[in-house]
Amino acid sequence: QAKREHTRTGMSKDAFQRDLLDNLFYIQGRFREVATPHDLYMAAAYTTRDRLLARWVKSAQTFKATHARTVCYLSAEYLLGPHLASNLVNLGITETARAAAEELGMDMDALIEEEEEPGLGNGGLGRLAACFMESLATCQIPAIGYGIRYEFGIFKQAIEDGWQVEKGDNWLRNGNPWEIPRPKISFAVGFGGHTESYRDERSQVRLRWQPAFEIRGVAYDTPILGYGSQNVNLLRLWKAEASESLDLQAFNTGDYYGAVHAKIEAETLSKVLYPNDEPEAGKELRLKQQYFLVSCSMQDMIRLHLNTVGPLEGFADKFTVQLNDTHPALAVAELMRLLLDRHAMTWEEAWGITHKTFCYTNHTLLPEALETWPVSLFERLLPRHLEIIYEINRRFLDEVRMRFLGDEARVRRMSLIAEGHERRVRMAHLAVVGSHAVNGVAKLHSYLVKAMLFKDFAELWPERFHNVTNGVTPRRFVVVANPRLAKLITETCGQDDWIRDLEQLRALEPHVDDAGLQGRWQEVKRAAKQDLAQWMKQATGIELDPESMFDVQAKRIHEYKRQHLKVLHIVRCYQRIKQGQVQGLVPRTFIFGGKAAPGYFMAKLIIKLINAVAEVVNNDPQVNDWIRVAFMPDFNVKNGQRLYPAAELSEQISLAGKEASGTGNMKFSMNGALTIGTLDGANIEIREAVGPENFFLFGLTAEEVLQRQMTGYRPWEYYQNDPELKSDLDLINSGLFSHGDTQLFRPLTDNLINHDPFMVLADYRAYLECQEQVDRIYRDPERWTRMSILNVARIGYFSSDRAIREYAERIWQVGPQPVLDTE
Ligand code: DL6
Repeated sequence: QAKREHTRTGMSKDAFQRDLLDNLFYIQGRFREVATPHDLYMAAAYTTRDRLLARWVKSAQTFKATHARTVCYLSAEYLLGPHLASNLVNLGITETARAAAEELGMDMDALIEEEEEPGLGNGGLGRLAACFMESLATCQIPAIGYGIRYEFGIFKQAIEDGWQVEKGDNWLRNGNPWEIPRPKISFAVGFGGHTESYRDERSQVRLRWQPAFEIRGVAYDTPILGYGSQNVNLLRLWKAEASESLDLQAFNTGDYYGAVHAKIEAETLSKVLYPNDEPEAGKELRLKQQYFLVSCSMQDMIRLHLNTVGPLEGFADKFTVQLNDTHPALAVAELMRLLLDRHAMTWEEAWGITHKTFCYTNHTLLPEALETWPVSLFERLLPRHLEIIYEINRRFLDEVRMRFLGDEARVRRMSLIAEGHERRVRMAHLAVVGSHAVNGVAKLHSYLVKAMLFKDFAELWPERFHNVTNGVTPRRFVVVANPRLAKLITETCGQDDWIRDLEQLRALEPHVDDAGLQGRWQEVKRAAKQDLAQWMKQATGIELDPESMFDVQAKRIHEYKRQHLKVLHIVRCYQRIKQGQVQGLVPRTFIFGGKAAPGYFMAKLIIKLINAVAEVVNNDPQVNDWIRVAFMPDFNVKNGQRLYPAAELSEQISLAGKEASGTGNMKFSMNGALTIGTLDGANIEIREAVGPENFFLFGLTAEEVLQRQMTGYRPWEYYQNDPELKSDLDLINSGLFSHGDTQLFRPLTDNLINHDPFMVLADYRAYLECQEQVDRIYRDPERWTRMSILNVARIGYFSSDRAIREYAERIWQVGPQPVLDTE
């Protein structure tokens, strides 16, 4: 019998069971007999959240008492994934909750399936933020994640007639049991208007901003629990609402509809997450979102500081703020504004604090993803910030001129303002100048950031540049996603400490040749493949053969990631099978997953091509004993968790120098897939860690890519000189995959033959040869399994816990602050 004092916090099965029924009745307002699966999920979620909240309060008390330095992670995106299963794992009560539910006739897995995923991010950058939040709590580092509570997250992807169709993601429709609204924590955010000078009480001339209108940001908090610790951190997301003054004004003049309209307009600000890779037109709302995020967050930090520490001189000792790419870079100007205009500091005082506060992570070298905003837009929306940016720039360029006398070309390159036919603010330059630490996300990427993207800056401030290679959380991506593998690892290692300290996976290594382990390893993989096959059949109607090799490429669809190179490989296999050249071929199932930005025509055409090839391949009995192709619709965190455990081959085939890091590469490898990849992003480090003999390498190096670009790359020569390549591209153009339409895929094939910006044709032959080597090794299951075990045993470095510890030591100068279990 659970004791009363254990209500809402008790960790026993009985306590969980009793609270689940309580929550079903008192929060969800249902009794057992009429409860839907969704009601049951909600009750389970509240019951789990209850167990987080006591820890959260204790964490807040501890951090307040110890004056702990706090990391504030500023990110426009958090791709969180479902909470229930991962919170149960981190609380250590998965089995308890499962047993409690079972006794009530409920299936915990079915409840977990009910959860709608908060898709508040586009891809890698947003998912990294979510892994980092979980690892910060696990490493017991006090942290607040600040973001936007988008009402619509990343679109849901359906596939209709082979094409991607976007559907709205109304993820809050059925309520969100994980968040706690904080209506009292709310801030006014201004836009437009003008700046003016005035005399303060000491007769000093000062500047201030009189915005034309204001909206309010209201905090919604989600507790983030660390694994096996009492530490709970806070994810604080801002929702936009009409400001009260605005409502009142309209009512006073009798304009009821005007007031309602103003409310609706204000709320559009946090309505929808912007897809990346979109053309820039009409993105004013995006800049407003960015300012909204940083203004609410910086005001909140100042409020916290004044409440807990006092005067703001020590602000940078209390908070260290990480800018997740340039989306929140405006925070530099906003903190300056708040310190100068509201807190009456001098420029030198304010800049000293600002510069000590911020750090910036770059996540991409692609020029189209480097944000700039028209000066005219700033003048209209954020006039005071533009003045501050000009002043930062003036002082900064003076420093450049002093250091590099007479080098005006350098001054122009480094300026925060790009001068062209339209003057633009360079957000990346603002982030670098305003931060004391700048990092890339894998060794190669960080090198290229220093050597190319920010070369001038690295010459000026070499000590400012760092590398922190990305990582992912093994709790979600192994323990939750792949419980069979987690169990096998724990049994083999004799303990489960690896979940907290992933380097301990090395304990698998001495067992690598153990036939018993190999057999069980293969069974675990086979079971995951069967699960995926079952899901896929239900979701798409496509039958996968679990006896074949599961060869997976899952990530955003982008030309630089080269899903079309994979398609060329499939077309080659198809032709070989049709011509009876099957010797050495291994039966394979090619699985793709990923979303294309709604406005990215070429990416959408690649999805259509994949599905077009799938239709022909899967319906040709001569071929489909050998190969099948499936496109998993709506690849997101939840669906990813189905893919990683089932994959045997992980495709990481971007053009060298283009993928900043990649994190999918780590998730696949952690689940025992072998990687076929280029020397790009974190692939390089993964290959070093798992051993070159356990990695399938092909393709040009980043240096060779640059050389080719300089000496002139001529893709048509590959087309003309390689008969198989020619025949694969010609087959696509023949209409075979497009019901006779010979034009459908022309934009893609013509682009490859004539321009090929991502050198697909240059890497085609090496890729095919490498795939032959994959086939050869796959035919030797013992060897393959050995390589798979070694991949897992040596992947410990790629835990996000390690990445967070590196940030903590090298960039943030913060340490753990354990919250004690005082119960
Ligand atoms: O750092 C996380 C992730 C990297 O692993 C990927 O390589 C990189 O493409 C991705 N970048 C983005 C968008 N970048 N911006 N801006 O998601 O970041």
